Amino acid sequence: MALEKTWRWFGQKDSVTLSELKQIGVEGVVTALHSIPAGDLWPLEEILQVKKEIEQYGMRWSVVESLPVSEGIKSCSPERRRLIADYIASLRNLAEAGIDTVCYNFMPVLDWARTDLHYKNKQGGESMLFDYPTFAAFDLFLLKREGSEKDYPESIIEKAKQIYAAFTPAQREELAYNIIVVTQAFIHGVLGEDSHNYIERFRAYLNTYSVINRDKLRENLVRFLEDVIPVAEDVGINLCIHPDDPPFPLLGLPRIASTQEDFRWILRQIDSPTNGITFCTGSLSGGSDNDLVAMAKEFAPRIHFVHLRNTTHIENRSFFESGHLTGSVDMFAIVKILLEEQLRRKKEGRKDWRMPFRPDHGIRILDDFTREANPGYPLIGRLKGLAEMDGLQTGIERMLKREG
Ligand code: DNO
Repeated sequence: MALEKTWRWFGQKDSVTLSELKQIGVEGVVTALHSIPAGDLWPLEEILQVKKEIEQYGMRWSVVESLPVSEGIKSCSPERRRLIADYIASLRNLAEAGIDTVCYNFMPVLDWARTDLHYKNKQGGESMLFDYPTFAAFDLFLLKREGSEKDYPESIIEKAKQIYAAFTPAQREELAYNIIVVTQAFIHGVLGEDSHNYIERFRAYLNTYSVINRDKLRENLVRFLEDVIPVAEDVGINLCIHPDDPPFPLLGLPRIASTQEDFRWILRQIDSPTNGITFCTGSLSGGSDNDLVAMAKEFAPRIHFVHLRNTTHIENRSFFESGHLTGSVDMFAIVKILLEEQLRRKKEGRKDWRMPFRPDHGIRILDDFTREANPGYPLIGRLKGLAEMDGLQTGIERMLKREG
């Protein structure tokens, strides 16, 4: 049986084509209407068009990643009412097109953060690094965020000073540009592809949250869930929140989807199977205190979508993205829990037994150096991850069968 093999595809702009995905054995595609700005309605015709393209190759549109929750909903701005109405209308359109799983996140301003997009590993491949002191240098000396010095211990500030001093002006610019624009633009980042005056505009977004603490953000998430979950239930869509990446506070922004306790809290607020989780082993493992095996066990029935990848911790909250099977994640234990959950769903007759997974961020290797890709999304590196996760599942399934 195995978890449904899916792949993140960025639409016609993607350098990997749907026919190539078919060749590598992908069963389902994970995509979004990337040309529509966050917050705008997704028209049924455009959804149907993408769906048709995918189905022409004998695959299905397994998951929407993401139907973006715009800043106006996260911060509860005066525009919220319209934004929620559009979100609901988009959900209804997706359901009408037969799509059953929608991923979203509730991270303010920044969707994910890395400090080096070309981190060389010992074998000559390239992955991504989150270096905490370098991130602090960005916050303290490039953004010059008010009060930022209170957020870091003295030892990190000292390191940040040294890093910043050693950077050339071009390196400083690249750091800010990578964090604010490059890693965000292709996934509906707040500034979109418009990089004009980006530091100033980014600061303005951060400012919105000066009056929103963790409790307030939680309250805004609950309001969102109260509005959308009943609709999703009604139309048969499972919603799944993506964890914070990395799963600890950044830039003074509140974080509410980082730990086991956070997810327990979120699932409890609306105790419906529709209110679920995207289990992203890469994001969650960025927090060295997170026990991913315990989380997979506890949340299994509410996991609607799985991102499999790995991280290796350095120190001080720093980590790099390592191969899918190498790193801090006990991939065997987690995949086993997920496969057992799948068997249970089958037995119970649940219609969401497919449990789509995708190999998340891959390491750039071989021909990846000659093919355009968004940061984290090289073809060969992810294909290697897909093959590894496939092999692991074959082994575990054989083992489970033998155990009866
Ligand atoms: C980065 C991705 C995230 C993720 C969103 C989901 O590579 O994992 O951008 O898609 O946070 O809403």
